[in-house]
Amino acid sequence: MTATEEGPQARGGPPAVGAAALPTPTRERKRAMIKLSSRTTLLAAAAIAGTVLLAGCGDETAETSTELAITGTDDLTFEPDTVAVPAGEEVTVELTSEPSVDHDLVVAGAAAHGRAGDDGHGDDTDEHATDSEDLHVAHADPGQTVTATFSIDEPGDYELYCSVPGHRSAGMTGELTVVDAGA
Ligand SMILES: [Cu+2]
Repeated sequence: MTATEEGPQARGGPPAVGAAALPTPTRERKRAMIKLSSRTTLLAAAAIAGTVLLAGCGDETAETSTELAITGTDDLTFEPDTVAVPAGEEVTVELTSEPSVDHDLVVAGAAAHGRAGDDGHGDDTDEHATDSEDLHVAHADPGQTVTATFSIDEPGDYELYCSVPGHRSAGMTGELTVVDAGA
């Protein structure tokens, strides 16, 4: 019975160390690697989802800037139609009208909260009647690009619109977010 006794000792003894101690860490490492890689995959997926979400949000929340370039299109839209500026800072806006129609840029309800410089139009007469509560910023003839300035002190969301007759009702509006610089 030495064989049977030696057997387990010779085979079971040392191999037991090898079989129990070696494969187990390897298996665990493998499992850990699988866990890690699946976590990496999850993270990658989350990152992609985040990018997609951010990209999706990008259309709605504009980056704050003191330099805006807005085009009034022949289709009676603003491009971009969503912009953001810091509160209380002078903003320079380049307004371009596409070749067929003239456009202007008015910030609804902002007259009491801000001021606008020359509208860039050359002659200083506002051609289109705007509500006195609204801030007339810029006016560009067809095919013209004008540079104007304005600033708004009160943070909030303001509606942009074009006051050329018929344009606002045709949907020529946008959104201006005035962001508290301290926030
Ligand atoms: Cu217009």
